[in-house]
Amino acid sequence: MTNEQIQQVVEELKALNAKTAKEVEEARVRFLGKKGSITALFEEFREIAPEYKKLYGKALNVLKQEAIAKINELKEIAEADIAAGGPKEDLSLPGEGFELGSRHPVSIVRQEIVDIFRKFGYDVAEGPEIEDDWHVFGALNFPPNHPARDMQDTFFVSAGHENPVLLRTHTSSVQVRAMEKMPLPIRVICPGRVFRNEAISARAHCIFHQVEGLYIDEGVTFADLKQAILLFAREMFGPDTAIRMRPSYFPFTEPSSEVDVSCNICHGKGCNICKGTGWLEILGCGMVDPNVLEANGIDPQKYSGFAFGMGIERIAMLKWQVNDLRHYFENDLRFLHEFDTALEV
Ligand code: 2U9
Repeated sequence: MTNEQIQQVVEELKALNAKTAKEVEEARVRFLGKKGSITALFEEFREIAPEYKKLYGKALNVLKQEAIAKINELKEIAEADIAAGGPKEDLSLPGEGFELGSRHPVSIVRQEIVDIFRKFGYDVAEGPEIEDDWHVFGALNFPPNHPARDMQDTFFVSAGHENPVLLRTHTSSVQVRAMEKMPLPIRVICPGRVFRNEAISARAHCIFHQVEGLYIDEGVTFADLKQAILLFAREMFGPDTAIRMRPSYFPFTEPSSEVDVSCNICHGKGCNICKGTGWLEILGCGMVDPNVLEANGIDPQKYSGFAFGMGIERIAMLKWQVNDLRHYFENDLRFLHEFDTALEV
C-alpha cells in the first residue's frame, strides 16, 4: 500500500456527489462494501511492515470514518428529498440561456422619427385605430362622395349607418383629436398603425404605419414647413441630404407637396434604388386647408399651420434597401435577425 493509493481514495470521496438513495447505496458499496476501495486498503494493511502499522492504521481509520460520515449525510439528504417529492434541481448547473429578440425594423425607424421631432419640440400623441367618419374624413375636408369613403378603399366595422365605424386610413384622426383637446399653438406628431382596403403586393399592404405631424400657430408659413422637412431629412438621412418639393393634392392641405430626398446610395448619379433619378420620395405635406381649421374650431384668419405624413415602412425600405413591403409583416426570423445589430442596449 502507498500514500498515493490512500490519497486517491480521499480525492474520490471528496468528489462524491450522489443524489438519489440508489446512487448513495452504490457509493457505499464502492467505498465500504466487501470489494470496496477502503475495504481493499484494510486488507493490504495486513501485509504492511510493523514499523508503519501505526501510521497507516490511523490514516485508514480516519478515512473510513469520513467515508461513513459522508455517505450517511448524503443518505439523509436523499431521504429528505424523497419526503419532499423528489430530488431538487441542481442549482449549481449553468443556466440554459435563451435567444435574445430584437426590435422590429418598423419600431426602430418609428423611434428614430419620433426622437427627431421630439428634439424639434413636438409632442407625441396616439389615438384609437377604430374611428368614426368625422375624425377620419369629415374634419379633414373630404367631400361626401370622396373615393376614400368607399368600401373599396376603407375597412368598415359598421357601414351603412348614419355614423359608420371604421378602421382609420391615416393617423390624421389623432391630430383632429389633438385639436379638440390641446390649446393653441399645437405642435404634435402622431405615430400609429393604419388600414386601407388594398391588395397586398411588394409595394402595398392593407396595414402599415405612419407618422404624421401638425403645427398650428399664428403666422406659420410654407417656408417654416420647408425648413422643418429639410431639418428632418438631414437628421434622418445625413447632413448632406437635399430635398425637392413637387406640387401635389390632398383634401386636407392647400397648397400640398410631395417631398423627395437626394438618393443617399448614388448621391445623384442614378442607381436602381432611385430608378436613375437621383431622388427618393419620402413624404407628403402642405399648409393645413383653412376649411380644416374652421371645421375644428380654429380661426383661419388668425392661425395657419402645416402638416406632413410619411409611411414608416417606406422610410425603413429606403434606409435598409428592402425591396418588398411584405417582409415587414411575415415575421420571418431570417429577416428580423438582419436588424439585431440595430438593437440599442
Ligand atoms: C390635419 C391636417 C392635415 C397630414 C398629411 C400627408 C400630407 C401625406 C401620406 C404620406 C404617405 C400618407 O403614408 S402615406 O400614404 N401623407 O402625404 N399627410 S399632409 O395632413 C394633415 C393631418 C391632420 C388636421
